[in-house]
Amino acid sequence: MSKILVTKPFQAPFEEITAEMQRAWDAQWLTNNGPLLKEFEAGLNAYLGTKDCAVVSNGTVAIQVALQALGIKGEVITTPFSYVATTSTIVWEGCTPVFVDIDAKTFNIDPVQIESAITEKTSAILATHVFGVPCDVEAIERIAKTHNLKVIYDAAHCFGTKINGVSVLNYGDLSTLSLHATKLMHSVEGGAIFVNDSSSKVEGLTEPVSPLRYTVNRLRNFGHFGPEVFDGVGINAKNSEIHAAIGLVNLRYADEIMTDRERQHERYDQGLETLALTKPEIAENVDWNKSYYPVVFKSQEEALHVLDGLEACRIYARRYFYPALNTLPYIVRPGKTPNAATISTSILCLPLYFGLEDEKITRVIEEVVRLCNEFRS
Ligand code: T4K
Repeated sequence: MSKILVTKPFQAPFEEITAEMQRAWDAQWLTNNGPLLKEFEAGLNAYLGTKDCAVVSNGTVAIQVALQALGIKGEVITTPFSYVATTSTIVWEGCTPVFVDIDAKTFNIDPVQIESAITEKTSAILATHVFGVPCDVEAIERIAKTHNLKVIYDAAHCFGTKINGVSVLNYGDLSTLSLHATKLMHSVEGGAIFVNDSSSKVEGLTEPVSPLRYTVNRLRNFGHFGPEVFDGVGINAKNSEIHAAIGLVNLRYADEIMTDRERQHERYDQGLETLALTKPEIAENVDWNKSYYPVVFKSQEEALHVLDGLEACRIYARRYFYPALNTLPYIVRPGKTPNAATISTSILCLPLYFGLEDEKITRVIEEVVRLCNEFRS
């Protein structure tokens, strides 16, 4: 019986990849904000309907640069239900994560709980649109305005998700995307920072950029302002022309990748209906990219029974996202987050990736149904 992994990277035809890489080779320009990277940024903006995207080396460093660019210090209100990078970046930047619970319907940070966690030390909200399902962005914006807080969205999973027809990446002061190989859209390793700064352009620069984009550019390139001048501390968060070449080719397949997710979700939805598992609720005004297939079981025991049983059949679901981030060993202020505790312990993401065959999805469905019924009987 063949293995079914939770995910596999999308692979465009190799000749297309090499043809695009050839351009970088011929130009002998391999990294440092080269022409392919700029094309990739423009391509992302054009496809997503975003204004200003800065490509960086991965989705983790994208959050770090975002925190630095907005001068975030002190306490950052955040979600306990996300990938570890959402929390580790806050700690890495010397800030304190303050966890508030998630909404049991969307699995995203509950805005009602944000307000009561604000103190005089709070400087930002860092929320994840988990599995590409948008947070309550309007409520979060209202709270941020009232309390003068910055908003960063960890939008790692959000390529293609829209609210009222507009990319979710257009929300927050900054939104960050992951372009890691296992993401719906990728450049092998990579990330992007979407800058939502409509203030006037910085004077004296060759390229017209907003003040916030200027800061992001400077931070991702060691703080360089020209070859000999350094405007503050920076880091190397650049991405290469080789990664950009792969990203550019993958972008050509974006529609196909998104449509294929529809097929797979439909099949899972139909096949698993009788089990009445909990799935994230999608608001009517949202076009969800369906980047994952998360299902919450009735209990942790049921989820683990299914996980182990699937593994015995060479089907590898994953506990995305377990453990809840406020239970990480380095967290000093875990707070109380009962919804996150329940969901993180009883959730599984089922296999989902471009080209996953119908027969394999049927095999996963049959095993999940069998194992669940076995556990419940
Ligand atoms: N914020 C959020 C909310 C995130 O989810 C992430 C990353 C980030 C921030 C940070 O973004 P990056 O810095 O990564 O750009 C993976 C990914 O490494 C990580 O990118 C991702 N989220 C996270 C949810 O998942 P693992 O440890 O689960 O992946 P791994 O390597 O075990 O692979 C999963 C499956 O895919 C395996 O069955 C093997 C298969 N696979 C994987 C790779 C890399 C392949 O078949 N081929 C491959 O090349 O973390």
